[in-house]
Parts: sequence; structure tokens; C-alpha cells
Amino acid sequence: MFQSDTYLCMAFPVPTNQDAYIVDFIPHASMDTVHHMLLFGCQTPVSTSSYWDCGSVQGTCEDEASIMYAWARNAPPTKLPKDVGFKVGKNSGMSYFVLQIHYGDVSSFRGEQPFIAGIYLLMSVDTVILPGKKVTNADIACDYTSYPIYPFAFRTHTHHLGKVVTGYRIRDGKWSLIGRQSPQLPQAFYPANKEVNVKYGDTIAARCVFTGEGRTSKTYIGGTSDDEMCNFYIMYYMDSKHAIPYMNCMETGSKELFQHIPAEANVPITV
Ligand code: IYT
Ligand code: CU
Ligand code: CU
Repeated sequence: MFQSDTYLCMAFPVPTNQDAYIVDFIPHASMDTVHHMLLFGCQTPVSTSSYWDCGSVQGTCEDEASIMYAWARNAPPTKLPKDVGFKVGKNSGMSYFVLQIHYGDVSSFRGEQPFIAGIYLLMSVDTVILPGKKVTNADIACDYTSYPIYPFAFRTHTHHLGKVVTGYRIRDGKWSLIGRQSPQLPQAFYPANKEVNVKYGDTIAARCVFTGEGRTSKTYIGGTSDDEMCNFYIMYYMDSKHAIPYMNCMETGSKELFQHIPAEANVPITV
């Protein structure tokens, strides 16, 4: 019934007018039919009446959507740490949940939490992969100038040409691994290296390694499965006092900086 590359979305109003905190996700998915599910929060979904086709890049919300949860077949589900919640409800700009690829259910609300969960997204906007070229690196890096965050899960996303995606914190010139995964494995959130927090003055960096083998023309960043994307998502918690639920980084970082990236970033992960 559904072709591959068909994405269906449905919006659900957050069932409260007050602020609430999501502390758990329980996917009710049939392993046979659902390949993956993503849960977003936003103010204005594309539709509020029925389900819709949301395969293209802007397919979920009219305003900015923030990813809160990813479930993929054959990948272990991520748990939020104790006392950590995603803030939702009118005041937080999250009036709706949008579930991409139906069959889901969410029902864990709590009052104010000491820690708030958030997403830091590193994404490349300008990578071009030359046909036949064995290795193309997409590098992303930004200085971090906010309150401390504590990464606890990460997710990688590319389309077919991605081999490995790796994320780091750089502090005093030292690169520490946040997470590393093949985007050809289920694109769920995986546990991050718990020893690595990020604070003011650090740099956050990621590299996606692509291959242009098998292509006969240039590949650009874009929304279809013939295009590519380079995403490294960090799910973190931070003190509720300075809750920032969403941050992103779209800068390429300096060549000089990436001369010091650990060699592991270019070691393919066999799937
Ligand atoms: C161009 C690109 O890399 N798009 C990604 C990242 C992205 C996510 C969101 C960009 C924007 C967003 O509002 I949320 I602007 C992208 O589309 N990634 C897909 C999903 O849309 C989340 C993925 O599976 O990671
Ligand atoms: Cu899928
Ligand atoms: Cu994509």
C-alpha cells in the first residue's frame, strides 16, 4: 500500500493549555509495517484535520519544527534521563505534536522538571559531492557560547551516500567524541558519550563522510532521496533555569580546525 519514500504525517494538539513536560516516549509500532517514526513539536502544522504526505523538506510544519524523538526498526529506544523533560504547551511554542509515519502514541506528561531536554542540530547546507569521487567530507563547526549542556543521545542523518557521521566537542584544542554512527543503520537516537558536556567557549563539530561512487552527476543538499543531507543531532539536557530547547549550527568551520579531527572520523562503519 505505501511505497518506499512515502512519509505520512499527522498532527495532535498538545492536550493541555499549561506548560507540560514530556518525560517519556512509548512507541506503539508494528515492526512489520513501520520503518521509522519521527516526533516533532511546533506551533503550526501543515494540517490539523487529517493526515498528509510530508515527504518533502518543509513537509511537517509551517513554522520551525523541532525533533523530539526518533524511533527506528531494529534500534533500541532512547530513554530521557531522570528529571529531564521536553517542554511543550502554549508558552513554549509547541502547541502541536507532529508524528511522521503514523502508528504512534505518546502519553507521558509531568509538571515542571529540574532539567529541560533539547536538540542541537548540526547540518551542512552547501556540500557538493562529485560523481565518482571516493571521499567527500562535509564539515560543520560552531563556537558554543551558552549555558552548559549535557548530551545524552545523538542521531545521524544522511541519504544513500553517507558512510559515517561523527560529532565532537573541542575544548582547549582537544577533540572529544560525542557520538559516531553509520547513517545507513536505523536513524534512531543512540546513547552519547556521557563524559562529554559542552560549555561556554567550547566548539561543537561534526563531519559527514560521503562517497560519490555510483553517481554520474553532482549531488547537492536537498529534500529528495537523490539529494543528500548531513545532519548530526545532539539530544541534551540543561538546567531548567536557562532552558534553551533548540539550537543549530550551519557553519563550515575552518580548514585549520578540521586538520586536527581524529582519524576515526573517516573510518567507515561496516553495516
Ligand atoms: C537540509 C537538511 O539537512 N534538512 C534536515 C535537517 C532539518 C531538520 C529540521 C532542517 C530543518 C528542520 O526544520 I526538524 I530547516 C532534515 O530534513 N532532516 C530530516 C528530518 O526532516 C528531520 C531527518 O530525518 O533528520
Ligand atoms: Cu524509515
Ligand atoms: Cu534527509
